[in-house]
Amino acid sequence: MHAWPASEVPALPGKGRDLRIHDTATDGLITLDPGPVARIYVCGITPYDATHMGHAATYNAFDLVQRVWLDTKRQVHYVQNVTDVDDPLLERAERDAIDWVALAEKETALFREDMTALRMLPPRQYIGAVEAIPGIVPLVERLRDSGAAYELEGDIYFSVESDPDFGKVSRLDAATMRLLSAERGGDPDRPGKKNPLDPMLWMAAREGEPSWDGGSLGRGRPGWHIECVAIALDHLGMGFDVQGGGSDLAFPHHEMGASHAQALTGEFPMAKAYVHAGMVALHGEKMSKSKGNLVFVSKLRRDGVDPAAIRLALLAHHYRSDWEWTDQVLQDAVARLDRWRAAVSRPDGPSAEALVEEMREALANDLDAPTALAAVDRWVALQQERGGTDEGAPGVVSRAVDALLGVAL
Ligand code: 5CA
Ligand code: ZN
Repeated sequence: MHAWPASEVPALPGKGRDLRIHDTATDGLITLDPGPVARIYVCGITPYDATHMGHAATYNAFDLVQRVWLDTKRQVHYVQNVTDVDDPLLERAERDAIDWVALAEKETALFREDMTALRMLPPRQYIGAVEAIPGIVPLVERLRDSGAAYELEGDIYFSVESDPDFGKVSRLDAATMRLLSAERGGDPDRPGKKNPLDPMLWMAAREGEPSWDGGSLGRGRPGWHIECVAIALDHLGMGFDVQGGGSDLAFPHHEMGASHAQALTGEFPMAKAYVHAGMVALHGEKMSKSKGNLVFVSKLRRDGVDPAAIRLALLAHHYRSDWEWTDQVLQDAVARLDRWRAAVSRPDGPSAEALVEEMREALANDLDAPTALAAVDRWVALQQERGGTDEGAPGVVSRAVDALLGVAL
């Protein structure tokens, strides 16, 4: 499917630093050394409701990854999926008595608009689960034929025990894995499974639900994890640089994805770094479509909030921390945007060379956006207090904020 338009990324003088980022699989910071083309896969939305601040915060984190890489003069190959068929989507369509295809199309279109407004760089390939089915079926067949998967009443399950590296992405104990599996789309209590954690690769057609030709698998629809593996391997290949998503994807989604890929290729890990963003909460609880405690990007836009202020509100929090969305967070961002815009509109200011380096340093250090914002704040305050004579500086600041933070002043 089509993605959304790319906003221009201004080139900055000099060159950025290599990205050091937290990898969940090793629970440490690693310095990535991508080739001339850095490769990143970011898990996309399940389009049954509008983009909320939690989604936006997660996509903001991975947008920063790309901006750091672009600043090192690399190209970026970015792939994202849309889980346009899955239980929650079908359940919502049923609840609201609407066609599931129409629901997915509507919410995906709104997501594109939100991403465009927030100046998130678009993926080179934006692939729906449904359009990926022809690539998924042969992978499931291969897993079954090699003994890494088995059939249960027509459904095909992946056997986690076939992967010697199972557990290495999320590093959780068995009880936690079981709990999270039940919470996040798994079915640990289904009788007949070899291991309660085994995830479904292919679900045989159910009465009243959509299904597709699965060749030797029979009619059905794909499981969630194999969807992302098929799309990632098809477009990026094994050993790409970053797989990203919110922290709720570490288990089971990214763990199972790494396992599927291990069973298919004999290699681990599928991604050099597993990068996870913290959860955004509202009123003390994780913002989630299923709970309905949501602040939507599109609603704020309709209310006249500048998308650049929304973006600054996201950037004010470190991507790995869990944080709470409040009106104050937005008000602070609006005030900061006003201050910054006034500053870059003045004819001159203090030199901005050191500021650009501070921003680069902060972002290359595990995407420390709050420190980058504080550096800009300091330049703005200095300009106001003492002025400056560098006529090029406001332009440099404006371009650096745009290129590195995705905020157009
Ligand atoms: N389609 C799958 C991924 S393949 C999925 O998880 N879709 S989603 O719509 O539920 O979430 C999209 C992304 O937003 C995921 O990376 C998820 O971890 C992230 N996300 C969801 N809720 C929050 C939240 N409250 N805070 C931060 N990120 C969130
Ligand atoms: Zn995914």
